[in-house]
Amino acid sequence: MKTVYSCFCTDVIHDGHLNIINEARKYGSVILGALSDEVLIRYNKFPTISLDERVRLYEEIEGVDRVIVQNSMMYDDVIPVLKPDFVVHGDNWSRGPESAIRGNVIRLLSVYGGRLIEVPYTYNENVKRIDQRLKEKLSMPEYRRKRLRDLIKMCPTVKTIEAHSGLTGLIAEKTIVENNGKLDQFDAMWVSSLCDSTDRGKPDIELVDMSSRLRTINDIMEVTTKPIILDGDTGGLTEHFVYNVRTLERMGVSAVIIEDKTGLKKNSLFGTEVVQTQDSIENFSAKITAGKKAQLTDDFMIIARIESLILERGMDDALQRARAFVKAGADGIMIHSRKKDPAEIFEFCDKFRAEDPHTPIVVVPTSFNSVTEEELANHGVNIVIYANQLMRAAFPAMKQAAEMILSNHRALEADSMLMPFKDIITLIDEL
Ligand code: SPV
Ligand code: MG
Repeated sequence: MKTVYSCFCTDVIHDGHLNIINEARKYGSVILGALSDEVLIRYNKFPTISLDERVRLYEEIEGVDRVIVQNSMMYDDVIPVLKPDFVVHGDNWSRGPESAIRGNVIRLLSVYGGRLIEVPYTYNENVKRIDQRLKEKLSMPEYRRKRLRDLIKMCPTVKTIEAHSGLTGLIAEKTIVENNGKLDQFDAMWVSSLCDSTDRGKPDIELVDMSSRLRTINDIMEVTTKPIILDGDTGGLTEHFVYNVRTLERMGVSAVIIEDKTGLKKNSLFGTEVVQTQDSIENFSAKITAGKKAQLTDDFMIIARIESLILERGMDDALQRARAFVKAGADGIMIHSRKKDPAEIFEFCDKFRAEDPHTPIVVVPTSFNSVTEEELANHGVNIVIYANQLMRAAFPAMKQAAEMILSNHRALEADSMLMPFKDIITLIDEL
């Protein structure tokens, strides 16, 4: 009996999957792969049921003889071991980043003369409805909110990119690249106070009020499913913070990061060039504890951001604060730095990790941007936030287009640097 291998990355079986299995069984005994959770999230197919449940679901499909778990996106762990006579896959992977996986399968099969069978991809009303329903489920508050905690457990680093509008949210949601035979994408979104303010032409001094920030979050949530981390500035008055925790939690935000500053907040990247006052350990700890008491679910996270290195108060102060804030109930620590060299971030992380192996660490490598996610993970960092790069990419491009139109009294010269609108709107889902 010949063997046929196929691999699914789905929580729901639809006509398209049944069609693949029906084709596959014509060629021999069918072994079906279930992608592990860690691999699924790199596809933005965040699991809504467990791996065990997926295996059981696949085992129940008529025509499937055996189900195995595939632990990598490429088929290197499976094809050389199983040596199936055939691999069956939908034909929708020949373009875009997924074509790297196709190339990998073809190479592995060619080693021993296996064959790839491609089945026309089924996209009918039923499949569309199921896709839509899965997406809806992921965007609901109860799913979205807990996804950050799940990601921290599953990923070496939760890659987080700034979003300040529906459109930047869509970029965070949908950008996917193939790099060295691996697909990659962002895991979460950061709603930055700096970018949310700048997008409104306002300074980053807690001037944009919470109602406006909530509107930005809502715009992003309307069109995305990935978890959201809110830059909550200082958290404001404790008496207000507790209400905001409830609101954010109900909306499905996963975490708020509040910084240990008080009075008129200025952006950290100004450091000691402007007057900035750090809050006392007692006050800030009380704010964290009050926030934790106010929240209703176990999903939501309050992360304490420590400004001691920004304000040049020293490593010991930063570590003392980290200890106190964790004791006050913080679900994570964000340590910030303005230095180009990541040495002080590494030192903080190593010392904190030696005392506390589990509390998640968050960093924002804007100044120390030569550091890689892998290096940060090796020092115990769990969440890496690219806090302002999308806004900084858009601004010079918009300014240059405006200058070109003014200089030439027409738009023709600017056209070569502009994306056709029909390409931009491919990002936008139609119902
Ligand atoms: C933000 O993005 O608004 C931040 C990070 O708070 S930073 O600008 O580096 O202070
Ligand atoms: Mg900020």
